[in-house]
Amino acid sequence: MNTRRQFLAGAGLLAAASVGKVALAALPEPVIQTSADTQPPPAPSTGRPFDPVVTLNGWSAPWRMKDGVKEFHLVAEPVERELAPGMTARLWGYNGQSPGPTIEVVEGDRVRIFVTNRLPEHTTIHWHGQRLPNGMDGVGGLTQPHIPPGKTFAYEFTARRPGTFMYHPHADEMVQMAMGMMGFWVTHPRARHPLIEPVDRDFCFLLSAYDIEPGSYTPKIATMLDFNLWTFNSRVFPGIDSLNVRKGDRVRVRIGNLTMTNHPIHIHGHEFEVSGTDGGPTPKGSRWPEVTVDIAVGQMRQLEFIADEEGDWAMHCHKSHHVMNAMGHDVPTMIGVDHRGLIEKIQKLVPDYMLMGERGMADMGEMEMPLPDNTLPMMSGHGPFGAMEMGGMFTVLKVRRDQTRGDYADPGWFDHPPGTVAREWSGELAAPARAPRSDARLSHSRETVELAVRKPTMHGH
Ligand SMILES: [Cu+2]
Repeated sequence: MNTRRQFLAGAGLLAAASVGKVALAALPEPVIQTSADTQPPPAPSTGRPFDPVVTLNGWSAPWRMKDGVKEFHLVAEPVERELAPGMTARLWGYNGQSPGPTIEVVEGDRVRIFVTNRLPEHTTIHWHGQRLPNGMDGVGGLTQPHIPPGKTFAYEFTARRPGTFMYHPHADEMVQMAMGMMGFWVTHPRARHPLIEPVDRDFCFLLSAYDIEPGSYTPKIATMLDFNLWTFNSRVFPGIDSLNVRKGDRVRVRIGNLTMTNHPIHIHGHEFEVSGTDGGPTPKGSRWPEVTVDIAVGQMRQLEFIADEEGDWAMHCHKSHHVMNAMGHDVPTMIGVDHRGLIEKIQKLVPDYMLMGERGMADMGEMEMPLPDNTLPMMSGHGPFGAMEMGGMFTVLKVRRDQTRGDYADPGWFDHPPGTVAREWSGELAAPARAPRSDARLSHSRETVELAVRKPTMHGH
């Protein structure tokens, strides 16, 4: 739901605006987003027409036309972002959410973006991948003075080439990006472009990561690698909306990576091509079929495919630690360890000791473990067949024959045709063939083995 909040400023703010050349009759009213749900794509009401994108668990910024210039207003501010039902993070973002709204313009548009700083420290915005005058590039100290708290700056340039871009601060970056300051920018082609196909569904989202201790709300900003919340657009599974499409749709998914590590994004059931990068549309001769694409830090990859297989297809980062929420990877490996008698002994020393992982970790997906407030289970989500044992960067591509054109609503779980679901075998079963075992591999000595047991801690990730 969009709520228009009158921006408290008026004359004082205008006087503080720092780019004198810009016509500052009045600032466009910033639109503040209060919901983390995917907003249906807005039809452009003014300016050149385009086919809008759908920002997963996000929205697109409204604009106004002023003397032929498309004007946007971004407000950098502290926000509360629901990462999934049950957990809210105190982040920094734009216009009420992290990430900020997607900015959509058309190739050749003259664009003016007002940026108001409501953070406790200075900021800037860098327009990643854009061709623009050097002084509009947003690198604090290098190409412009920083935007002090309480001030509004204006950026103005012509969107020269069509493509998919990102925006983020280039000021105290470690803190401001760890806190969630980022957004998407799409420049649509002005006319039919030889390398940009019209598509039926056009999704976009950013990859971001946070380190939030179980029970707390604010990311630890000094973390470099050991994040515990891996997100699509600052949401984790099961809080990430599904990508709902009609069977036969040509689907485009634009994914930008603003985390500190690479993410191999994998789509089940279909092959896609990389039709563009943040450098622009890729030449046709450079496209080949893939089912996983690695998206490096600071890269955007644009995937395209025909959704011609009905079903609920997983779409996720292929790093298994990135499809878990907090607590996933400081747990000791206990698989195959015989704990009989041990638990009672440990519990004499550590009364609340709990055994985890003797048979693997799947039990964690079913168990309702006591969790600190504002903390998500490590593995969660329930599907039509039980616990999904996922978290983090995981969602579902839902392909349906009867999804109407332009309808982005969740159609529910797939109704599998009879006889097409893997099931328990009840017929004859031949003994499985096994490779012959060599004696050498069996000759382990049977010496005493020392076993160190550690109480799993809530403070790990
Ligand atoms: Cu990943």
